[in-house]
Amino acid sequence: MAALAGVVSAAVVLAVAELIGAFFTARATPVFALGSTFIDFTPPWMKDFAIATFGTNDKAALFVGMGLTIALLACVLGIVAYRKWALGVLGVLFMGTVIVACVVTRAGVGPVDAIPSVLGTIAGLFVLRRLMVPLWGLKAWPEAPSDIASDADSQVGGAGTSRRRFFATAGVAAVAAGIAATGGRLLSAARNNVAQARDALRLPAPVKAAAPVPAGVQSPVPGVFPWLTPNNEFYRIDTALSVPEINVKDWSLRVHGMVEQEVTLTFQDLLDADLIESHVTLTCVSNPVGGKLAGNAKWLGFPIREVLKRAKPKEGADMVLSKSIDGFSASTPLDVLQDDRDAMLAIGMNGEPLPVEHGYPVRMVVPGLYGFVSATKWVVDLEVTRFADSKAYWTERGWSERGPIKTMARVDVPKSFAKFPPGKVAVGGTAWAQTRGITKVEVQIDDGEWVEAALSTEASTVTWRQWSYEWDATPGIHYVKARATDGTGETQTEKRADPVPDGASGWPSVMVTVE
Ligand SMILES: Nc1nc2c(c(=O)[nH]1)N[C@H]1C(S)=C(S)[C@@H](COP(=O)(O)O)O[C@H]1N2
Ligand SMILES: [Mo]
Repeated sequence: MAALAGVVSAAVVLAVAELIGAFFTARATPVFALGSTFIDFTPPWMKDFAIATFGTNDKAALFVGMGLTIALLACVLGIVAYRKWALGVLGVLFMGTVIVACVVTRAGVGPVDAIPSVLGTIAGLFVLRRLMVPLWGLKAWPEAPSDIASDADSQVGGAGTSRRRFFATAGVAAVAAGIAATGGRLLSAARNNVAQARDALRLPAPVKAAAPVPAGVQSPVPGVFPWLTPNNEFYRIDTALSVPEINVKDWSLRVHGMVEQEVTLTFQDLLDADLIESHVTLTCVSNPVGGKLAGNAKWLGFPIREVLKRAKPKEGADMVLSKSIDGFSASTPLDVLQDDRDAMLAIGMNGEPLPVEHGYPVRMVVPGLYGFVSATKWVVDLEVTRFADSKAYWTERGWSERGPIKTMARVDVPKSFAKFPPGKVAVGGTAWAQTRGITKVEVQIDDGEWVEAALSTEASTVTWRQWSYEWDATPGIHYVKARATDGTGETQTEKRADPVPDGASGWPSVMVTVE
């Protein structure tokens, strides 16, 4: 029962903070601040494991893990408080301090944002005390402080009444916590009008439209993923537990550091600028061989080289550190942002304003580099600097400071562990080597010869290229492998590498049973 008291009190702490937090920075309630801090301290192997195991459900998994950990800690604290109230109080205050520390150290959060957590902790302590009194009444605990012991003594009734009183209080507190948490979520959703603002936003037409997509980019093999990835199917990877909600009126981008001229852009400046549109395939460095953390979209935006032309980088600068509103940062080589590839500050994705999870209102899109060193979502700051002077978010966590995309083929069809009868089997997939392009894809069955697959039409060197192959399958268990060759003539390496520190490598292999 003491453990239950602890869990109910912890729920009250979080729920009260969630409710009051609706009037403060959305990302600053204990649940999000604790989770975000946990993410920031996640070692690379664990991040890798989480993405490999849970994929884009990694955040749900984090919430479940956090819930279990908090519940366990709360059980312990409840028992401690029952045995030694003063120690329990100290424990709760310690946890409260940890929560406040996590909250106030988030990017874009001020000291006043500690208020919900402080009030939540006080409410939790209050409930814990109300639950302990009937518990102590059940069986006078020798170490209970004298004032509490007499509190307990003063209760008329005996064990039955104390037990009823305990469960009544616990029940009321739990229900109240549920209502407060739900109310808090609804309130903060109602207070933020970002979804409506996004729906109302009309994007201007580009001055330079995307090159028309040639016929035949899609592999004829059914089951190969669409060449153009719909927004709602586009993979999502970021450290944001709750998506930053930015009002376009408040958004601005500051370009500073080693520049002759500091530049500040407003969203209106972007709407008024000469925008371009371009198809670019984004790829995540955490993508395992054969993985799905890649997507292809039509992006609308303003070329970053034009912004840099206005800012005039100084001699010696070799990197741009882009920062998001929530503390993520990426290091992108300066020359990559100045050459003629379409690196842009994107505001549109497949003809719509950026979805909130994909960076609304403005993100970076840089062809040829993994997202962790280039594709900053919710971007608000570009600092022109040097690799020798500044480190980006993932570089500080053991990942590379640079991230050119490795040449990679993927087998989409057949799926791993598929079973089918012998005879003609359609094999197909995609391959990418952004900025170099794909010139060849080969397929190998078991240890047989490498055979060239048929390539679908190439739209550009910065988009993926699909392929297909007809296999005459014989009975047995088989491995279907693929490898791509890029525009420089280099074939993707067989050497297996983990995603850490600069991207996975190796040949994808799909096991199938023909019977
Ligand atoms: N603000 C912010 N931007 C970010 C990230 C992040 O964690 N925070 N992750 C990057 C990584 S690792 C990748 S792969 C891409 C993914 O973009 P997407 O979610 O739109 O697919 O966003 C990049 N931009
Ligand atoms: Mo990524």
